[in-house]
Amino acid sequence: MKTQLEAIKTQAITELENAQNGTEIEALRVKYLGKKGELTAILKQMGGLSPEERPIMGQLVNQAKAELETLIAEKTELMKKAALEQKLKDETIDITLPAKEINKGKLHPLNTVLDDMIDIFTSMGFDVVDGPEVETDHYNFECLNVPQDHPARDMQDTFYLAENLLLRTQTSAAQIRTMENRKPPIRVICPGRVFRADEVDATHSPVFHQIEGLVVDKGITMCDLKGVLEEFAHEIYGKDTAVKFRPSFFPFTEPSVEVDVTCSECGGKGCRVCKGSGWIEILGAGMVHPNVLRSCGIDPEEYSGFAFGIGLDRLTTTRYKISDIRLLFENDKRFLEQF
Ligand code: 2NM
Repeated sequence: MKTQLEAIKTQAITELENAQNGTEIEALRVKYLGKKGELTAILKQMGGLSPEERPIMGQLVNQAKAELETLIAEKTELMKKAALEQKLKDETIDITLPAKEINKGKLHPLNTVLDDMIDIFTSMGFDVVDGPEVETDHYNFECLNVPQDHPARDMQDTFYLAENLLLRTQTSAAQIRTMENRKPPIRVICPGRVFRADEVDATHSPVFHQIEGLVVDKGITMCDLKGVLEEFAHEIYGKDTAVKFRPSFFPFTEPSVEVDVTCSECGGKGCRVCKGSGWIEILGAGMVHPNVLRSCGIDPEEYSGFAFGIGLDRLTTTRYKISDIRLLFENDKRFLEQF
């Protein structure tokens, strides 16, 4: 029986040495140490031994079992280590390879132009403020000296949400709030979306973008208005661009002007873009009407101011020679990727 045990042990060790993987090792464990394994079988034969031999043989078998268990554990550990090393070797990353380019996305052309405008005005000392897109009749019209019967109040031009609630038709409401909340000197610009019930075509959209500006202080004159707006036009269109101030009318300013610049398409000779005039209109402006100042609690005898409104969409379409304003709102990636 002892020789039989030795033979099984030697056999087991040889087979273990030749085992190639975890599955083979497990098979060996079952073959020798399992319930129906060869070493277990020997233990079962011990009934035939004398009482003196039994404990000795039992001890030997148990020793052999323990030895084999240790060997199996060691071998298993070794194979795991080898497998890990192989895996690390196979998965080595070549960090010298050039990286795949990440698609970073781009600014919408409206945002690029807006950022430029914000830079220009903040460098002249303006703060940026904003306000809600849903406004009351009071802030959108009343405070701006737009009388009850003014055509701009017409349902055709304004999206009304309720009796006194509407989508703002200009960003001035934010400036009215600024005048209510701050003491002069005030220098703010207010960029944002505005809404008018316009028919959609290549140059009109019911949603568009404005930047309105406001300056209020003691002794502000038309000269300040001209200086700031000329500086703005030169920053946007270049120092060689001529700037022209034409008399106009807005209910919230008196006097009011519209500002034209040399047509950048033809240089002033006259073309399709400027309809032969050589000029492009870029903004409206004026000296803030005393009624507007008064409605915000500012004494027009003590303070004066100027305000202006610039359409961002047209500035963007002319800068990038975009033929149709609707392209700015469709979010077609093929269009947006070009900027
Ligand atoms: C324009 C033209 C002229 C304007 C007026 C005001 C306010 F709030 F001060 F009264 N904000 N913006 C204004 C003046 C806007 O847009 C073409």
